[in-house]
Amino acid sequence: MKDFLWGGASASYQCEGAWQEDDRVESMWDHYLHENNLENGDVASDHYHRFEEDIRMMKEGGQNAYRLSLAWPRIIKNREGEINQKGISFYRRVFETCRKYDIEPFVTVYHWDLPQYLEEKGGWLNEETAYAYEHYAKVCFEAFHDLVKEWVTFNEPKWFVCSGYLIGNYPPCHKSPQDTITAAFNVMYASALGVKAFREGKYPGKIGIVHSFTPINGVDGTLATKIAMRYADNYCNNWILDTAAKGEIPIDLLTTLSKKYDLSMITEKHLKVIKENKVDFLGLNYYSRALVKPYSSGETTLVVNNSGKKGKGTSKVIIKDWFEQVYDPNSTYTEWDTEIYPKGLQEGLKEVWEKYHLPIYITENGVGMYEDVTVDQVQDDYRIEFMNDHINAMLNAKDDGVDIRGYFAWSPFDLYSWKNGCEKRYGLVAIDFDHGLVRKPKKSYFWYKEMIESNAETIKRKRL
Ligand code: BGP
Repeated sequence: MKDFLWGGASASYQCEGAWQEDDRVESMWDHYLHENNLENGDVASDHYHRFEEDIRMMKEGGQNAYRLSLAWPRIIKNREGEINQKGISFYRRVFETCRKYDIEPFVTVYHWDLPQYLEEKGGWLNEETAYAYEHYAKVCFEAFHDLVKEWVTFNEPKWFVCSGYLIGNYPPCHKSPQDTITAAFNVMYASALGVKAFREGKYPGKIGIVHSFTPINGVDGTLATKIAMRYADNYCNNWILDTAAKGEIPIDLLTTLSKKYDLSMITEKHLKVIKENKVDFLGLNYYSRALVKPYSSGETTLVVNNSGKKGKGTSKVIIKDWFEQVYDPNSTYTEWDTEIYPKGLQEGLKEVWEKYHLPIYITENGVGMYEDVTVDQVQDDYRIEFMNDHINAMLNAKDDGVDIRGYFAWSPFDLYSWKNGCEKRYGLVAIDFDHGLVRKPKKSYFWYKEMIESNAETIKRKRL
């Protein structure tokens, strides 16, 4: 496991706080959460002021890498593209701290915090946002290339595009298949423009994309189920991975969509940029798989459980004429209806490797729980079991020849979990948001340290 990255992952909006400091402008998330009076990330983990402590704790916890994202609203002031030097110096201090502690920074350019000034001009529905992203990405490469070698264009296009434009539970809260297609295309085009800027600038290091990976299983082996699985795979995975890794949007997906929707924004010029600017590696965030059966009846239904109460906001996915997601009554689910299924990671990694033959990082993996953090130490044995079983799954895939280069726990410390607020906790370090944001390592923090220091020898291994 020489040179393997063992780290933790966070995102700017979810941990930094300091939302108005050093001339940071409003993001679409600030705007939406304030307007609707919802729990927000104004303070979050206050990482903006406490990053040194957080990075030091990662180092003391045996970790050698930190995946984090840059906040566009801290770096680019306005639609004219003016640079905020205070934002640049903040991130330079963060990366210098990483270097001081021998922590490899693994940097996501965009993790969902679009400046509100761009949202007001149509956000991801407007192709201009892709060019604004290209400018922003160039500014980042130029400003940080001496300190950062591992870059990611986007975090989870599937998740923020479908949540924002189809399901409607994330800003800008649209529920329109046409808008979803337009936004999805503009994001994948922007990602390719980011890769292009990186190559043209001849910056050192590598650039990839991070995907919310959902391996697909079918309920049986019939042809109808296999067709449903292909639809589900196109919806969940292929439009990101094929486009970023092969430079090709799946043709059967385009054919199906073209029968009902306007695809005229996809021109030869765009396809050329996508084809010529493929990524160097894939980052996979793994939380769960999808078990699917053929579509039977009913309208498209997409319900996400943001309630944290099993059976209340019970998740449901039906895409009319395509597929239906089903729940396995014998499996285990969290309070947010996420199935715990490590085998999906083992099998999924092999599939992705066979399809793309690119190096892979597990860029997020973790379990969200309610926890009492007023105790001296959170006894999160469930998280230890979860991480053990998923790292075991990853090692099995590695043994089978998959080129896996790193694993990042989501998250190194507690942070704000979007629509779920701060009480859905993922951290290895507890943060008491109500009492001075004090940091206290959980039991899992020490388990992770020992596991890394043993070179993963302490993982309880089994084939899945
Ligand atoms: C991923 C995102 C993260 C993070 C994580 C957990 O989709 O990249 O930003 O939040 O999932 O999800 P949630 O916070 O919704 O439970």
